[in-house]
Amino acid sequence: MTVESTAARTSRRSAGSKAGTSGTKAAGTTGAKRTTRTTAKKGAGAEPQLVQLLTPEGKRVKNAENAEYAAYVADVTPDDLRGLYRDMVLTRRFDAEATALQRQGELGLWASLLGQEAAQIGSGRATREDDYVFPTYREHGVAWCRGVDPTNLLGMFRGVNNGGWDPNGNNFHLYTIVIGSQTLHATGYAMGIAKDGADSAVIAYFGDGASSQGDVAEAFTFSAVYNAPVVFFCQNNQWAISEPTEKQTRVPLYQRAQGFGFPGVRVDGNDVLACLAVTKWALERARAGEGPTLVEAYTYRMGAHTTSDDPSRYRGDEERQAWEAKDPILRLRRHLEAAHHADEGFFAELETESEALGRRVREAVRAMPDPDHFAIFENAYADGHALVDEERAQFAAYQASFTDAEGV
Ligand SMILES: Cc1ncc(C[n+]2csc(CCOP(=O)(O)OP(=O)(O)O)c2C)c(N)n1
Ligand SMILES: [Mg+2]
Repeated sequence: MTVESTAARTSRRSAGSKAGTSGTKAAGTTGAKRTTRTTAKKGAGAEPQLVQLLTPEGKRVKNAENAEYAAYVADVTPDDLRGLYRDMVLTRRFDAEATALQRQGELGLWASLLGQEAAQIGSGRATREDDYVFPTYREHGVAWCRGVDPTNLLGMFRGVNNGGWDPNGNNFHLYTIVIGSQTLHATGYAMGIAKDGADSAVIAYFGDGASSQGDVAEAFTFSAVYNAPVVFFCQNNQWAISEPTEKQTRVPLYQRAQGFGFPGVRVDGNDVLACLAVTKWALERARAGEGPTLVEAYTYRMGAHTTSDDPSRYRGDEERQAWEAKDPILRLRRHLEAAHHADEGFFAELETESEALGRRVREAVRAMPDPDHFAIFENAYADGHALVDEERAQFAAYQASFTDAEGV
């Protein structure tokens, strides 16, 4: 069976009878109530139709439905599995350190990826060096896979630079805060490399909330019509700040692709192996000239939207507890232990490495030099601008007023 026919079959299967019981959460609005009679209840019992290769208990799933995807990870060795585990543990440790640094006043803001490690490490490790990645502001795990030093991710959140890394150094674009706009950048880039005749692919990350943006619909249209080599990787973490996914869509998000004319697949976003397999499949389609794919990684944002958010104002603890049972790191650990692929020494060594990473990140952040106060005016326009000149002068006067007050 060719990849193309697999895609077509997946797409048909996804849109089939089981899809009605998946995805959308228990109806919270009148409109949703009318249409979601078959919608599964919210919580641990509501298993959506998705590609899964590793259960929450760490057991390998082998069945006819996922066999085609499983083939993409058939060559994964115990060493590779330990590597994926290490990636997830170190990413979570880095993320926890960044959250602590914000709480201690060292960062202005932090967007935690807690709970989304498998979606990011699985998809990130599926990319090839010459592929190009367009992230949002939460893709710290993907950055890790691309070889961006984690300390470089923190400058923008400390307010000392406008990005912190050279996008072309690792084919990893700067973080994009304008929701959904990077899907258009990715589509344009993909159209460009296709014209160049490159056999690489592009992957754009975005969230469930971003799926409502016009930019994303435009990116879907253009990429489909121009058969662009791009993978749209949607991390459905169930929330867009305080808005649940049912406020974004009446159908499971992966089904949106069908209307644009390309395949969409929902994968267990807490299963690193499934995310690796499905993303490899989608990137291979892109490289083979078969156009875009939408991957919906069904996962959960375990923490706050950012450190400025308080999720207890809009969601209950039970929901989080249900997802804790599906923790991406725990399930791979269970698998490694059951298969005797890792011993106590491995886990202990990783713990030491994690702590060293935490220390390194903390020291690097504290050592970041403050930028020149006037640098921001230099980066607004290439050739200067009268309004910017005026604002620079105003700011200079403001600064000088402090000097006068202190009599220095
Ligand atoms: C165009 C635009 N509108 C609104 C915002 C404010 N905003 C920042 S994050 C966010 C929610 C995004 O949710 P989602 O796409 O699900 O991504 P997640 O934060 O869950 O990873 C919004 C509305 C923005 N940054 N850009
Ligand atoms: Mg979201």
